[in-house]
Amino acid sequence: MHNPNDKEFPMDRRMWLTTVSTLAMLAAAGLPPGFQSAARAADFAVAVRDAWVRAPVAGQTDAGVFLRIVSRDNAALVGAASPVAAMAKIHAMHMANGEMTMRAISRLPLPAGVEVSLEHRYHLMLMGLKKPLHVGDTVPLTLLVVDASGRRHRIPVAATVRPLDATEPPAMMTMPMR
Ligand SMILES: [Cu+2]
Repeated sequence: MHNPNDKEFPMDRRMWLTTVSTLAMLAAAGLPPGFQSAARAADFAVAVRDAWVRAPVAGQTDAGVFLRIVSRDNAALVGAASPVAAMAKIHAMHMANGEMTMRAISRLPLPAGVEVSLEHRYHLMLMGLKKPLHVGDTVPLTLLVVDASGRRHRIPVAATVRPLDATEPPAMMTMPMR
């Protein structure tokens, strides 16, 4: 995860404050504005926004998935799945011999109240796509989050396929799932 004070994400502090107030209202019916997906129970609340899939290079069977996620309480992202892919992995970028590479990790901590970016250093990777993905398609995903007491929660997310050269999440692209 990145530090909320990270200069790379100057908006984070404001978004974090917004997110905290949003999470405080999660008990209310419906989905808070700006959030695409949320899962909650009396003692569990996670919200996801700006989820999108980068359209793969023609002929490629892998595709990156990018999103932001916040948990009200300490938790961890431990997996993902999608019906359009044989498997989905949590990836982390790292430097090896002067080159940026990525590897699968089994657990990404979600510190309480901190919005964690899976848009650069961390991301999801769909592997073994079962069909071509086209720009504008909606890809269903399920995120697997484990809470501090070890219980697993499944969080449904709808990710929109964006062009291969897309690098930023679309402004205000939300897809309420009520
Ligand atoms: Cu990757």
